[in-house]
Amino acid sequence: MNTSFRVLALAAVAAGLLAAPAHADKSPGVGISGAWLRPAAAGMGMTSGYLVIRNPTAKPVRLRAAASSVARSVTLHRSVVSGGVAHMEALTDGLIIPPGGSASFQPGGNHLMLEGLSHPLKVGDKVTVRLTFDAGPPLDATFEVRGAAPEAPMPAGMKMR
Ligand SMILES: [Cu+2]
Repeated sequence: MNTSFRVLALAAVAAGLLAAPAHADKSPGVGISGAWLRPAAAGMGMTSGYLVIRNPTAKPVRLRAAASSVARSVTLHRSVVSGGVAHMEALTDGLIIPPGGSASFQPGGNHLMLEGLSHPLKVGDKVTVRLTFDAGPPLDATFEVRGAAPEAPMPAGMKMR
C-alpha cells in the first residue's frame, strides 16, 4: 500500500469537502448517463457498476452512498495501481462532482462495487441503484447489464482510454 499516495488522495478529498458549502437547501439537480453493470454469473455474488454523473449546478455535490435491492452492499471504490500492483480501495468520503462538471465511474477507475448479489445478473437485465448525495433527494438510477461499456459521445477534449 502506498501510504503517501493515500494521504495525498485523502487531502484532496478533504480540500474538496472544505470548499463545499456546509449545507445546501435545494435539490442538487444532478443527472446521470451511461449507467451499466458487468454481468455476474451464478456463484459470483458480486459485480461492478459504471456511470457518469453530471452536476449542472453552481455548487459542488458529493455522492455519499449507493444501495440496491439486489445487493447486500454497494460501495464506492476506485482502482489504484501502486508499485505495479492493482488493487481497490473504498472512497470513504464519497466522490465530489464539481460545479458545472461531471464525475466518471469507469473500468480501471472509480466503480460501484455490488456485493452479496441476491441473484445472477445477465446481459439485458436492468437494476435500480439508489444514489444518495449530501444534499437533495436520492436519485434512482437504472443500470443495464452489459458485456461492455455503452458507446457514448465524449465531451470535446476528453480522450478515450
Ligand atoms: Cu471494487
